[in-house]
Amino acid sequence: MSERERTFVMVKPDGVQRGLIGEIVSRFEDRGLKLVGGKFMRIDRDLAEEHYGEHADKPFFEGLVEFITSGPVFAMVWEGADATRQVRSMVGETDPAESPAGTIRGDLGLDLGRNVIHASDHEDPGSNEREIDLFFDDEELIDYDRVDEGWLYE
Ligand code: DGI
Repeated sequence: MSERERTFVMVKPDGVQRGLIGEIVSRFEDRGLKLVGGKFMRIDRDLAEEHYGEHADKPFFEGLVEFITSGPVFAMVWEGADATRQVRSMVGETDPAESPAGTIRGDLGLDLGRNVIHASDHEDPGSNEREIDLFFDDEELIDYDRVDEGWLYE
């Protein structure tokens, strides 16, 4: 069985404003992933620039920072087997227009610059832990067993 790990997910300002927090949380809960941290918060410019630092030289960077700081976000940490890869497969492609139906971006979005959700990149090893550390203190993450864990894993 794949190793259990934690991954970082965030409902972006468009998802919050469109009332999609519950829908998105439900998808991960239904899949069997375990919520171990959650924070409704506003991202300031410093945090936005650090979080999206890899895109600092891209033409869309300024718009991206303005968008992600424009309203509250819901930051989360989810835990489960191969969580980063599994969450990304549920999120879809970066561009909602290229995302298959059944994925979060494919079902809930239409535009690249308003793609509803962020999730750590499974192709960038360690990005999950870096992002969790950026948004959460250790004591904000809760260790517990879900009552259905014995039915989720062999
Ligand atoms: O990990 P992802 O969110 O799927 O994608 P990413 O890390 O490559 O890019 C971060 C965000 O930046 C992405 O969710 C939307 C935005 N973005 C990426 N490429 C473009 C873009 N925005 C615009 N306007 N144009 C782009 O080409």
